[in-house]
Amino acid sequence: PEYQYLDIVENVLTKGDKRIDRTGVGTLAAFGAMMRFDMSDGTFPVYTTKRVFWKTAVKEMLWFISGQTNIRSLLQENVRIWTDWPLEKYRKATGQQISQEDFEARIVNDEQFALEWGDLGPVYGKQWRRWVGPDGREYDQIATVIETLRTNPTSRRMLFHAWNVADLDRMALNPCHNFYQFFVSGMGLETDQGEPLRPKLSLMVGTRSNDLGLGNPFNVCQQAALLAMVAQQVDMVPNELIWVGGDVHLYLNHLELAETILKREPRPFPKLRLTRRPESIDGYKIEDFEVTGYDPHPAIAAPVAV
Ligand code: THF
Repeated sequence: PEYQYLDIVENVLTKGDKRIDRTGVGTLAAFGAMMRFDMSDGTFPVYTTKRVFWKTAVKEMLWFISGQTNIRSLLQENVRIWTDWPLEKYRKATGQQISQEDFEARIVNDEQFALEWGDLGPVYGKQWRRWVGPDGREYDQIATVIETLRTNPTSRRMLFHAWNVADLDRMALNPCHNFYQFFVSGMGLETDQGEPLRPKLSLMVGTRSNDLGLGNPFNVCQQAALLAMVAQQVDMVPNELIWVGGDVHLYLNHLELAETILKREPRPFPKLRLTRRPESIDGYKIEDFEVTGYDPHPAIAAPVAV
C-alpha cells in the first residue's frame, strides 16, 4: 500500500513551511522526497485512501506520448484536467466570463477555435517527441530511449526530459515532472532449464514541484503505466518505479483532504496487465490497460490551483 506517500503527506502537513505560492492559494512545502514502488509482481501503484481516476491519468500519459500539446484531444477523451489554463487565458484576453463547459464544447466542436485557444505551448509532448535543436532539427527523445534500451541497455544515458530552457516562457505551465531515467538489470540470465530470462526495467522520475493532493496520485500511476508500456516494447519486465520530488507541497485548500486520507486505512494496490502488445509505443489505447483488484476509499473532490 501507499505508506510512503502517506508519510510524505503527514510530514508536510505537520512540518511543512507555509508560503504564498505562484497561484496565490498558498502551500505547506517541504524539500526532497523519494518513493520506490516494486512493480515486479504486476503491482500497479494506484493509491487507495481516495479513489484515483487512473484512466484519466493514463490517458494524460498517452496524450504526452502522442506528442500533442492541445487540450482538444484530451477533451475528446473526456479528460478535463488541463482546461483551467487555456480557459483562464481566454477569459483574461477576451474579458468573457464563459463557463468551463461552454469553453470545452467550443474547443471540441470548433477546430479553428481549438487551434487558437486550446494549445498549451511547447509542453511535455512537444519536448518528449519534437525537441527542437539550435539548427531546427527535431529530436524524438522517447524513440531514442527505446532504441538504446534495445541496443545498449547498460547505457547511463537512457533518459528524456522536458525542461527546455529556451521554451519555458511559451509554455502554459513549466513542466513539473521533468527527468525520466531508465535502468536495466538482470541481463543475460537464464532459468535452470536454460530459457532466457527477461531483463528488469526500472524508471526514476524527478519532479521539481509536486501537488501532493491532486498531482501526485496521478503522476505515480501514469508513470507506472509508462514503465509497463516501455518494458513491454523492449521485452523486459517492469521492476521499480522510483519517484523523486523537489518542492513537495499541500495546497492550503487541500488540508482537509490530507487529514481525511491519513485517517483512512490503506488497502492493497491493484494489478496491471496490458492486454495487447502494440507495434510501437505510439499504438497504446486506454482499453489495453486491464486493472484488477482496485478497491479504493471514496473520491475526494478538491480544487486545482491554476
Ligand atoms: N497544477 C496544480 N496545482 N496541481 C497539479 O496537480 C497539476 N498538475 C497538472 C498541471 N498543473 C497542476 C494538471 N494535472 C487534477 C488532476 C491532475 C491535474 C489537474 C487536476 C484533478 O482535478 N483531479 C481530480 C479529478 C479528476 C477528474 O477530472 O476526473 C481528482 O480527484 O483526482 C500535475 O501534473
